[in-house]
Amino acid sequence: MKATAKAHTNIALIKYWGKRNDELILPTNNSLSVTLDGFYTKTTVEFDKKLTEDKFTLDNEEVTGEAYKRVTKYLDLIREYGEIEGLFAKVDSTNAVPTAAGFASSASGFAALAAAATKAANLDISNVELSKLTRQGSGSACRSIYGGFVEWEKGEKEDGTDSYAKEIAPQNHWDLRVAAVVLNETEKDISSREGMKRTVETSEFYEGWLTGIPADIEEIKAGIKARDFNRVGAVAEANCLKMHATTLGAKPPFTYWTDATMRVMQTVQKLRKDGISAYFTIDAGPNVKVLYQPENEEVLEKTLKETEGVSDVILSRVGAGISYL
Ligand code: 2P0
Repeated sequence: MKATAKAHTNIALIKYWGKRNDELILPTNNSLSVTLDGFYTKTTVEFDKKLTEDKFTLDNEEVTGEAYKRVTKYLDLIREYGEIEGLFAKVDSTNAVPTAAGFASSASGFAALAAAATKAANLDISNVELSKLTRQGSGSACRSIYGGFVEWEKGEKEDGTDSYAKEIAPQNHWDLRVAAVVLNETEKDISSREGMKRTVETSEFYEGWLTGIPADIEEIKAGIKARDFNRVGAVAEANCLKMHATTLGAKPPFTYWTDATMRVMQTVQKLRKDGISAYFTIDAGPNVKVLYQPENEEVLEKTLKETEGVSDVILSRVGAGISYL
């Protein structure tokens, strides 16, 4: 009862921002992401009758505290699903997601954990079922089951059975590139979980956020289908700005941006004025991701690296879905 899985992280072009059910992790809006190669988590799960409790190592270090509890709680869900209650597991993960790059390692982390744990439990399940199970570890992780371009359908049902991700275009559909811009100062004091909760409960702008989603989803899907870079970039950047606007309407208000975040945003907008097409997106932290086309890689990397407050730029291509090793 042992299996190893690898999952890549993903970046949302239309953001998941808000839950309608905290326990089942059901979102208030559809989201759409691109899976990235280069950033991944590899996890081995072994269920073992000899164990009296779960063990969890991350990059060869034993994990305790909240992170350990989150993993054992998630294993409980898999044990219940696979009817193997009372059987504990050894979980060993390695992360090739530089935390400084501001990628949620929870996306690749929970996708790899769900895939390895279900395989180790000998559960023969579809990717749809796997996506639903993964969602209950971390919302954005349900999109990392697939490669390429992925939509997470929020679903309507109370029990979450219709809330899962699906591939809308495969990895080889389009050579879109993403630059992760790492900033010198990356303090993050409000987690995405806490930030989205506060926004849903208190932001005057939250309703406006929800109103715009169906049109944004429709627009980006048409753009991806046509491989229309400007169309995709424009709606992704606008959607990111709307998500971040909701935090300013929360009580108390907050923002994930720093001065360096804004300088990178201005760099990207200046590049566009100079005829280099690129667009930014930002998650629940100060780091910026920049969408670009292969022919502009050199100038883009150079210009971003020269921006004050930027410590590194990591380039990525479209990545693959879950794999078993
Ligand atoms: C996203 N984010 O779509 C959005 C955009 C952050 C901003 O998904 O509570 O770690 O585990 O479901 O998935 C980050 O939140 O939150 C996230 P939980 P998650 O990528």
